[in-house]
This record gives sequence, structure tokens and C-alpha cells, in this order.
Amino acid sequence: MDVDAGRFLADLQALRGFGAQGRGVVRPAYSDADMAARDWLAGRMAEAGLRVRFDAMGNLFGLAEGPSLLLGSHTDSQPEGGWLDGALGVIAALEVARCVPGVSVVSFQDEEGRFGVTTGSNVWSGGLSLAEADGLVDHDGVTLADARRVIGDRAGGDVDAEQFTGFVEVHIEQGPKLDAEGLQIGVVTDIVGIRDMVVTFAGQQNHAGTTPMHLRRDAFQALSAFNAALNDRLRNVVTPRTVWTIGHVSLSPNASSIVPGRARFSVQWRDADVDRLARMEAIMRDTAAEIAAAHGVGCDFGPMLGLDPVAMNGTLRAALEDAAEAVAPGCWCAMPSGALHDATNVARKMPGAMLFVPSIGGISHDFAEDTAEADLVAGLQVLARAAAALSPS
Ligand code: HGY
Ligand code: MN
Ligand code: MN
Repeated sequence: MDVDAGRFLADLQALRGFGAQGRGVVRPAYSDADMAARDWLAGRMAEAGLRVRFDAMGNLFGLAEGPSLLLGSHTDSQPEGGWLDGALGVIAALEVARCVPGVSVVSFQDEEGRFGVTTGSNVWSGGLSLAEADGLVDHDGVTLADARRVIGDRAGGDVDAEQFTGFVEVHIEQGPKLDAEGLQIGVVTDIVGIRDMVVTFAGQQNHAGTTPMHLRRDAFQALSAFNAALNDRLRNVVTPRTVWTIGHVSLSPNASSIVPGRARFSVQWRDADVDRLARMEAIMRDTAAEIAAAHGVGCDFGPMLGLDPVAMNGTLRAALEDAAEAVAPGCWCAMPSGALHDATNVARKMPGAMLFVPSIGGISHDFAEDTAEADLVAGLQVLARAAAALSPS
């Protein structure tokens, strides 16, 4: 079961080359860079003796014969992505599959949600139908149905989840804990839930010089007031682990001499408690409607996307903890995940577990994302040990 750290690191760097942008990557789902990376990965899977299969969403599987343990993550990236987010889990899975019998590999599609929220594994695990996914639209108005046409004749039919005995995903932490505490490995206890929607405030576009302030129906002013009111009203229901983000804003017509007539913005929130997610949704909706009325703008709520919190499987977690203690004695911890992962969806179909390696400075979803090579290799070794213990072969 001797993994080859050099080959693993070389494959990671090779994958980094698809959509490379400085130290990071730009490899959104279905982009040329994403599909070129998937074709390269399919070749590496075949060389490793795995049976290659793309499904209709563009999820890419490398399948071992018979029942197998599934390892993997995703290779699509955020619009400004780090080189390791998702890539680490796929390349580590590939290296382990070369050395441990009974291991299959997957790279899920659109985990980064160009169209939805962990869309590829959501469809594969039955959380979303392909027809519903096809109707999702990205920020440029492209539908997923149109985007996934690039898969072409690669698509080889569904991959049956019944052949897998469990799923393990290694991923960068994407947060500050392991790096700050000088730890090498995190074994994940649970993954937070998420809610995500687009809200539109529609006011009155007008001349920025001749329109008196008291006559304006300024969509940006409404958004600004909404954000302040939301922060104030959430204080009573959140905990230090709760997060919420307005990360995407488009003002129309976005010109310095025109009062913005329309503000279209994302509102996303995450927490480990499904009831708190629901309470936050009620506060968000009520506050948006109230502020919109006060500012004389229309308020439209887009579809709500989301996933509930999920606990990792105890048996798989124990195998990861044993492997972590063997590889990094006293240098690991059990911890929750504040980031969303494909493991959330896969847990619908089979036992799942995750392990983390440190993110330097806790930075992720940024070109500067990085992890020390020794920590990458330690993550590979923990995954390999656990896979050898868990593989059905
Ligand atoms: O947003 C997330 O948590 C994941 O990195 N897509
Ligand atoms: Mn990821
Ligand atoms: Mn990510």
C-alpha cells in the first residue's frame, strides 16, 4: 500500500495547469479548462486500470471492478479558485486507487455552484433531478442545460451508487484552525447546512443630478439599508459559528450618473442547526420585504437552494482517526466543516467521512490558497491507510 508521493504531487501540479491563473485556477464547471482537466483525469484513471465513466452531468468516475470504496471530490473551481480546493481530494483518490485494491475515484461536477449548490453530486445522489438542474441559470444567464452540452458523447449513462460501500473525501480545511493550532490533520465530525438565494430590488432608474433625494427609489440604497437591518436582526439568533454573506451584487445599469433602478444580489447563510437556518430565512425574507416597502422598491425572491447539516459516519470516522494517529500522532483533531462538500450529498446514498489538511493562513476561494507539501502528503497517507482498512477487497 505504498503510495507514491512524487507521482501524487506531480499529478496535482499537472491538474493545476488547467485554467492556471497565477498561483490559482479559473476552471468553472463546463468551461474549456474544466473539460480539458476532466479529459486528462480520465486518461490518468484509465492508466490506473479504472473503468472511466462520465454521467449526464459530467461527473467523472474511475471505477474499480465489483464493490468498491469511493474516494474523490471535485475539479471545477470558483471564479477565482485556489489550486487545491477539490483537486486535492481527486488526485489523492487517484493515487490511493493505484495502490489499494477495491477503490473507485470520482470528480463531481459544479461543486462550486456556478449553477446551483454542489450541483453534480446533488443530481447524482438524487437530491435534484436532471430536469431541475437543467433549468438552473448562472450569473451570465447561461442555463446548465446549454452548458453541459460540451460533454457531448463522453456521457456514458448513470453510475449506480449501489456498487460503493462508502465515500471518503480529503479536502483542504479552507479555514484557519489547523494552521493556527499547528495541526496537520482534521477528521470531520459534521458539515454545516446552507441556504442560498438571489433577491432583486426593483426601484426607479433616474438622473443622478436632477432627481431629489426624497423622490428617489434607489435600489442600492434599499440594499444598503437591508444589509444593515439584517446584521442587526440576526444578532439574536446566531452563534459564533453562524455565517451569512452577500457575495454577488449586480446594480443596473451600474453607471455613476444614474440612480440604480435594480439591485440583484445573493444572500447565503450557513449553520450546523437546521432550525436556526429556518429562523434566519424568516428574518431575511421579512427584513427584505419591509425595507423594500420603506424604500418604494419591488422585492422579488428567487428560488431557495440549500442543503441540510449532515453528520459524518462513525465507522468511517474511526478509521480516519486511527490513520491520523498513525501518520500524525498527536497532530490531528476532530472538527466540524464550515465549508460545504460533495460528501453532504453522497451521504444520502452511503456512509461518508472527510478529512482536512491545513490551509496556510486559512485562505481559500482565493488565488493565494495553499498548503505545505508535507501536509498534502500526510493527507494522502492518512487517506491511503483508512482506505486499506475500509476497502471491501
Ligand atoms: O462554498 C463552499 O463551501 C464550497 O467550497 N463550495
Ligand atoms: Mn471544495
Ligand atoms: Mn470551494
